[in-house]
Amino acid sequence: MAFQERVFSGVQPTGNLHLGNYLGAIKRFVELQDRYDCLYCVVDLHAITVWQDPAELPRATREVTAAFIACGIDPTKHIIFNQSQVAEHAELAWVFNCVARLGWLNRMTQFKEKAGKDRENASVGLYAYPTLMAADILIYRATHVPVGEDQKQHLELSRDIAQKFNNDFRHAIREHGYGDGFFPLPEPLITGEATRVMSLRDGTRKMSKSEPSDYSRINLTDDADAIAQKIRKAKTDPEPLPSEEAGLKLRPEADNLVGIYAALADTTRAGVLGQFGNAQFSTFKSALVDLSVAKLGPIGAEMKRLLRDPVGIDSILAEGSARAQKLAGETMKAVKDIVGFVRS
Ligand code: AQP
Repeated sequence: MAFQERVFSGVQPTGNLHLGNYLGAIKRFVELQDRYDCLYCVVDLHAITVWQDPAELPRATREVTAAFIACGIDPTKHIIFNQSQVAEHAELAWVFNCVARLGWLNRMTQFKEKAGKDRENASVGLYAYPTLMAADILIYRATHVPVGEDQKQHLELSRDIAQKFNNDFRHAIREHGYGDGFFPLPEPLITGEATRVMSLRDGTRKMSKSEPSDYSRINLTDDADAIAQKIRKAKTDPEPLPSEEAGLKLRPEADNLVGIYAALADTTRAGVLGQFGNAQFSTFKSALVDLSVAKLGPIGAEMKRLLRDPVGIDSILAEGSARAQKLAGETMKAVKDIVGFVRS
């Protein structure tokens, strides 16, 4: 069955939005809006899988919304909303909890990393996170999902859930006129030079919101001085930059900084090395500071401007949620028919 092409993706309001979120996800969201109908979601239900201070969560939700808009997503053409305002996400997630297998969830590396050694004490929500993520995507029958590299495994699970649902309910799906499959198998879009931006302090660890050292990441709201300081202090090695990409292979910090430059400048690692091959890090870092400030400065300033009007942001979320809910409601009705729930 051919599905209407549609993009869905989400960002958690867990504070410290960083350059990895921007280059791996939000920048790609912006690029896709000319080609697809898009839904971009502030996934607050996901955020509470680990403790969030209720006094802080609204601010973090508005910050992600402001980042979407400041980066260039148009909320009049596409849908920007927060997950908890569309109850169908959680409703479909329950159905998917009954479709997904324990063995599938047991393989999820993000749960293992986040739960750590104290697994018995992790929330049930953290464990079931991937079935909710599958519901987020499939409640809109989305066909394409732009994400960073770290979400690849969850996307594969979403495809497995869609496939198993289509297979388990194939007779009912056909009976209700949906042909050979009700859900599309969503495709991950993991492209570009910065699908996994690494910490500025350790090129082997992902740049992350929860890393205690603020020097490990560039936050989208950092001012020019903070950006410059963080890049100047970023870990490097003693060698000059190589002139060929192969020379980055065993140099994670160099590879990371070159990847960041390439993604910000919309070029490739090879292109960056064509310009900076054999240069010392001091020269390259100065150029990276200038580029980062030029690209991120206006985004941070616009975010701050938008955040001065929380009522305006909330009304964008309310309007987007109402539009999303219409689509989600249609899917949920069909799912209820397919599964065999009586509805009035
Ligand atoms: N370092 C990264 N490089 C590239 N893409 C990244 N993404 C996250 N980190 C990087 C992508 O950003 C989108 C939103 O991700 P999220 O909301 O799940 O955020 P997170 O930063 O991974 O957040 P956590 O789980 O709150 O924080 P940590 O990692 O600190 O525990 C996704 O598309 C993601 O791939």
